[in-house]
Amino acid sequence: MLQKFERYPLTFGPTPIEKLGRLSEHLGGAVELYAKRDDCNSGLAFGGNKLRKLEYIVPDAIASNADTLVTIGGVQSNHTRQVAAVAAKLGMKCRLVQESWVPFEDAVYDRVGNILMSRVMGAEIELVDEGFDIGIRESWERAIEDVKARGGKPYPIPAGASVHRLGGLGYVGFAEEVRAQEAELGFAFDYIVVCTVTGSTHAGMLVGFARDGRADRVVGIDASGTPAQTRAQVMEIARNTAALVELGRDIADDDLVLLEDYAHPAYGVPSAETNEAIRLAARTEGMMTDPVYEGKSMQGMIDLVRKGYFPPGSRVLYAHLGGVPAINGYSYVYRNG
Ligand code: 5PA
Repeated sequence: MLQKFERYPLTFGPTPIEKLGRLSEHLGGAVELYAKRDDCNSGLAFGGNKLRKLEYIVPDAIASNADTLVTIGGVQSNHTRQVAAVAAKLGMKCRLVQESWVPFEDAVYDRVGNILMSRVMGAEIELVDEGFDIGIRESWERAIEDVKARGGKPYPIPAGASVHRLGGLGYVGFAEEVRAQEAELGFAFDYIVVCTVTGSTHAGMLVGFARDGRADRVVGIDASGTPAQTRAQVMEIARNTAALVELGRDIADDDLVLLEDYAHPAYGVPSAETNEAIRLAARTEGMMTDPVYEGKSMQGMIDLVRKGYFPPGSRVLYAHLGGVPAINGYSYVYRNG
């Protein structure tokens, strides 16, 4: 599906799929849980899902003769950290707008984890006191204009590399990669669990798994807390991406499964259930997840297993999309483990 698109390699290659045997047993053993480790996909500053997307965006950035990548996220954004790493690797400059998307409590929230690494990698960071919004932001548009005013040539990348013409392609590739791995494993997954916020990860999977009729087996766990906007953005990206790859069929509204029960109390704020899920995955599998994204999709998957959402015998693939560096901004929450 992706042969006609140029790809600039930023990752190690196909990511491993591993069985979460102890977690599956702990939850009763009726459902087999697996994880696809996109959190370990690259040597670029701890990797993560944005690098898969950026592999299809970077050729366009290079062709545009840009000298500065400009993007946006929250203070502990994983996306901005990955863009900073890519800029360093390409020899470009990086301009980051980091907004106050999370009402944070840790004294060092704006010093550690992702933002620390972005600073060390040489990104120019502007902290902007605006609240959470996955849409196009004025602060980002101002930063793009500012780079131009200073004589630079910006390449704009929207939040999460999502609402970009090529933003959905990376996770179409994820689906193709899973299919190839399933051929080797000798079975196919019944469900894929994914954390959804700005939408192109889920949208790419919808298109990629639509090819073998599994679009509605992608279970999106909303972590935005603004699910109507996220739902609309996923559908828009999925439809555009389906046209781009010439899928040959439409993505229907009921292909999109987005569960809204796990984002509480707010974007970037873990609930007691999120923390229980983070600890359980850590203590049964040694697999770390973060309080903003993957901890919430882990919470969702665990709850769905407990509720019997997945029929006995199901094989469920948890897409681990990265994000662990942000946990450093939550040191108070985990001071006792
Ligand atoms: C992010 C996003 P989408 O934004 O493609 O829906 O992906 C959600 C997601 N898991 C899931 C991790 C670890 C993520 O980092 N992060 C954003 C960021 O700024 O880091 C785009 C919001």
